[in-house]
Amino acid sequence: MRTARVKRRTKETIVEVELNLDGTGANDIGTTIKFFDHMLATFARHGFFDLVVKAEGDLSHHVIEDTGIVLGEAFKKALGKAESEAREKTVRFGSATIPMDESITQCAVDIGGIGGAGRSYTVFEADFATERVEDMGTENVAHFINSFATHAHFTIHVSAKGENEHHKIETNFKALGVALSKATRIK
Ligand SMILES: [Mn+2]
Repeated sequence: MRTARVKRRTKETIVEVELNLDGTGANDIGTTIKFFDHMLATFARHGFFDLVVKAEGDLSHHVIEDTGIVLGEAFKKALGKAESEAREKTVRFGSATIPMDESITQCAVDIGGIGGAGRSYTVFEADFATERVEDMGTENVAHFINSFATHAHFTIHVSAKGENEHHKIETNFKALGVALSKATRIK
């Protein structure tokens, strides 16, 4: 079973993640930030990952950043060690282009192959016209993806355009989920 449970507690946040890479998209998300919950749920649903995320903390910036860290650690743990047989059998690369009305995101990922795990890199190209969408700061989208990529040891490229910031961010998370779903599949 490619599953992981990771809990992290600091002076700023408490984050707990349960992940099953071979799931159906079932999710139970509670981060105290409603828009972020919506994004993580859509990430899980379209990536077919079973995902439980429970997070709370002092500031929304810290909760989002630390959720990225713990989710990244959970992916790394669930995928197994770089030398493992399970890791060797993963597809490794994945990409997705996801539209939502006028918005569109292109996402490409490299989750690392056997002996090659450990490369962390993020390229995020999207401009946001507003500082916030609902209860989430738009600057935290790139911050989340970078924290996630760094701790999962993934390379992630995201490029998005659109007019509606809610749609644009939603395509970011859907495209990341779909690209990772492909990359984490067993050959
Ligand atoms: Mn929505």
